[in-house]
Amino acid sequence: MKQRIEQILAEINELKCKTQKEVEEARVRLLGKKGEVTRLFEEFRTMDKERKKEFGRSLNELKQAAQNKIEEYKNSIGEEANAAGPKEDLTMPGDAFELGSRHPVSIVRQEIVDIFRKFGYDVAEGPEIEDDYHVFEALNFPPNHPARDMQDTFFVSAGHPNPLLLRTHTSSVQVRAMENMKLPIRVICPGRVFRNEAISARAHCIFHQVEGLYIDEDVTFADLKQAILLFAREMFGPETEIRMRPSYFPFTEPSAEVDVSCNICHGKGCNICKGTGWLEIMGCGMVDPNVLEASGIDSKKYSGFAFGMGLERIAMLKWRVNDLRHYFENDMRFLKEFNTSIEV
Ligand code: 2U9
Repeated sequence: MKQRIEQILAEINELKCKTQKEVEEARVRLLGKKGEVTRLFEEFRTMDKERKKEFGRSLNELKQAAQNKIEEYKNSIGEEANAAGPKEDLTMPGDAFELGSRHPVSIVRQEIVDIFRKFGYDVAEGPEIEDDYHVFEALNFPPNHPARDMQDTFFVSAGHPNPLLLRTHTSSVQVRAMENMKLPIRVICPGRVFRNEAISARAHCIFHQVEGLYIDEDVTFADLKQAILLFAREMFGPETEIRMRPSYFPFTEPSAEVDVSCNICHGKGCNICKGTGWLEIMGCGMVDPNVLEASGIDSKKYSGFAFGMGLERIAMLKWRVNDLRHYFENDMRFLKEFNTSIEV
């Protein structure tokens, strides 16, 4: 036994390993289930007390020496590999990653807001969950108006004298502006609105608007016409013409729908303007005196105009998108069409 212990000890002292594979082989050879050291321990178990006393200590030292050597090689071979540097070539260019791009509705909103900012309008925002007063009552909607119906409006809390609901237009933001801002008021209100509509190529239950309001002394319909014409020329090009058709809204009197000349066929008629030469882009009108008075503005001294447009519709005209649902599905193939950012 003594001789074999010395032999194995010598073997351990001379052990040389270059790879982790060699270290593992040495571990199995010495300390594995059928390894040389393990076998000596099995023999040790069958010895009488006297012999156990004689070899116990040197056997334990042998096992410790084998374990230390193996451990030493395991660690040092790893260190050498690390010292030689990582296998990857760090001078290679990294994987390109795509930057996100702006959504077409955001692009159009920014363009519109920038134009009105240049005209001196402030931007105002307000809550998407509103109360009946700011969405309907203060805007001269009669109590039984169909927009107040569950079929048209999403109610958050019904059965209350002033129920909470998802705003159906951003006009509520202008009502709050009239309540809180000093006159004269010139605001532009971009925002998301909600209507209880079946989703189709031409309608969605969520969409975006930009509305505007100007209140001062002596504001006339001529001012409204000029503001809309200047906006249309900034937005659609300097050759653009506008026309107004009489309309009706509870909050404006008189009211009008605004068309711009079709900048695709230049008035000749094409399938975008359906042969008419005109494209409808917004509604507008002079603020009804009842609306001014509801917010505490003297309608004898002050007058104003307001307008509103749907952003998805403007974006559809600008990029000739024929289905509104594209704007809400976040299909990357669609969104990438508007990618103006630079790929790194
Ligand atoms: C106040 C007073 C008046 C806002 C206006 C329109 C006309 C209009 C539609 C365009 C397409 C809504 O998105 S759409 O469906 N809007 O035609 N909006 S005047 O009038 C106001 C707003 C606030 C205090």
